[in-house]
Amino acid sequence: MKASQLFFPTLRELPSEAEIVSHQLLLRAGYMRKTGAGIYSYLPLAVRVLKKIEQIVREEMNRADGQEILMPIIQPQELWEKSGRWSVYGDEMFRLQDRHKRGFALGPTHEEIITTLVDADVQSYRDLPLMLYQIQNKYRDEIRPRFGLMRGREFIMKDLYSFDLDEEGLDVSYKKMYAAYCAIFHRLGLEFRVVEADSGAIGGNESHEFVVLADSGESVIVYCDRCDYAANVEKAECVLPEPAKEAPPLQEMEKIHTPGVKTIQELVGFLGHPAHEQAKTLMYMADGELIAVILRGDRELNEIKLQHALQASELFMADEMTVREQCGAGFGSLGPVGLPLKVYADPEITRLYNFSAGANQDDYHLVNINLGRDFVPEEIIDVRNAEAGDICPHCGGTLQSTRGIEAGHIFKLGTKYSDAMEASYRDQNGQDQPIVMGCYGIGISRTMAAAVEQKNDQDGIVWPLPIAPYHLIIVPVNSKKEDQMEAAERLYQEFSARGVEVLLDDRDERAGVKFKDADLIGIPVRITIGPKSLQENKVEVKKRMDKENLLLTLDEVVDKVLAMLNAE
Ligand code: 9G3
Repeated sequence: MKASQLFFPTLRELPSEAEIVSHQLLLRAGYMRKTGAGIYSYLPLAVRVLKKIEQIVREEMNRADGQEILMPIIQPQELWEKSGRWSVYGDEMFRLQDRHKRGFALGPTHEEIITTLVDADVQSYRDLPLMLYQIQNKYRDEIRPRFGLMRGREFIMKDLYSFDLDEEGLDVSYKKMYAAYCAIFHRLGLEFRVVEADSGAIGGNESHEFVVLADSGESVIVYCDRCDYAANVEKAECVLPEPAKEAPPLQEMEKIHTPGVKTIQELVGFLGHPAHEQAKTLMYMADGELIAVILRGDRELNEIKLQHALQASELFMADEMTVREQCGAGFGSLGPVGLPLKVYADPEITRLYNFSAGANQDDYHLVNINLGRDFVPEEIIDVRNAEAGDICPHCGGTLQSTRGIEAGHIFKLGTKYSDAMEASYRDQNGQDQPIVMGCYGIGISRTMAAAVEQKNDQDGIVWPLPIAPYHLIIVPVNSKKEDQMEAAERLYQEFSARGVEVLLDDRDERAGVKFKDADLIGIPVRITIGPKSLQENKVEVKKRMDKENLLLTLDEVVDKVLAMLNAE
């Protein structure tokens, strides 16, 4: 491809709405443009990257016995009513009607469609196992579409669904997909971690996330420094350490006037007690009932754990009006003592002595609170996010923490959907049995953004070779000079003939502009053809991340660069 023909409108200015580096770079480097909130048009460079990611995914899905299909984006309301999910997803679903006022959704995922499809045509145990997948646009009306492709309202997903006779079969399918996903992220050239995850609202009992490591990522994960345990902080079980010392003498509880003190940090300043010697009190509505949760002042509450522990189908933070009505104080002055509600306590609270918390009276706090003496929790439940320094629940090692982007997610579904959609098969004894399902997703467009998020520097994108839009860019320093263009053309032809994807920057631009663009769009290898070296029949070869040039003769450069590319 000649750069003069390629549509890659690069921008000098930093796009103001782009909050994260992948969003900024994909816009600046001319990979995409915003068409609407959370809706993007992909330009030629992005399409090349997306197709490469898709192709790697496709090859590994096929290798694992997946068969590619294509289901409709437009999904009939009845199918979602049958699964019970038409009413679950509310405004997150794009809904529409046809001319007869029949309801439809733009597909946010395809469990309903595929389960119906398989139910209609799978009769016997002989038809199973079966794995079907597609690569397609998905639609979710996010409240706040952000971070470019990370949280778009339209995005590209690979979704595979497995259908097995029983749990044992599901286990085999799940392991195959787990291995295929590892192969995919490895081939993409990305640093990733597989972590235990919560299967959340989707139901089922085993789930793993494939997290592409990046400091800006939204997923926080912990991993053990001793064994191979890794989980996201929402899922990771928190282990209570052995008590370090004997319980200190209990002090008399005391109420203290703390005017204007609302936050844990303010209380730290006021009382001089560190955050881990205080309790914070959070108020939730769990299936319509106001409840209190207390945990150490320096910890983060995990709503997913809380929802699980309470077995609540609806859980959200209470509003201050409701809280004030029932507790007699507002946020910032709440505590577990004397609350006329169920109080749930994190296990770490059992290790606190003489701690402080709100007094349930505005501008007052209690000090020297002790569990058992001053309040009795309804239940002790693990509700905090895991953190670096925690104890590994598998081996007792120490957990480390890092951040990343969830790019893949696999779930064991069991029979949730096959029961609801009545998808069954006839077993060897002529008995009807529900099909046992799994589902496995990779965000294709999100993976492209995650790759940029992980691989970039101050000059632009640094694509791993397997997903780079072009392997090589040839830059004649002055496109008006015939000898430079001639050498460039010759190399362009030779590389192309040997299967290298080459971009030839034949634009009438200053060399500096061409170099900047080559770095910005992230091409892994650059060949520069300048007047001085060309006199000696030589060209300069530079890898995107290297500082040093390599001077090679026109005769040797093709073989040497091919070897270089093959070694990547
Ligand atoms: C919806 C809406 C949003 C959703 C869902 C349904 C997330 C929904 C979970 C999944 C699970 C798996 C197949 C590929 C792998 C992941 N957000 N989920 O079911 F109606 Cl509006 O999509 N699906």
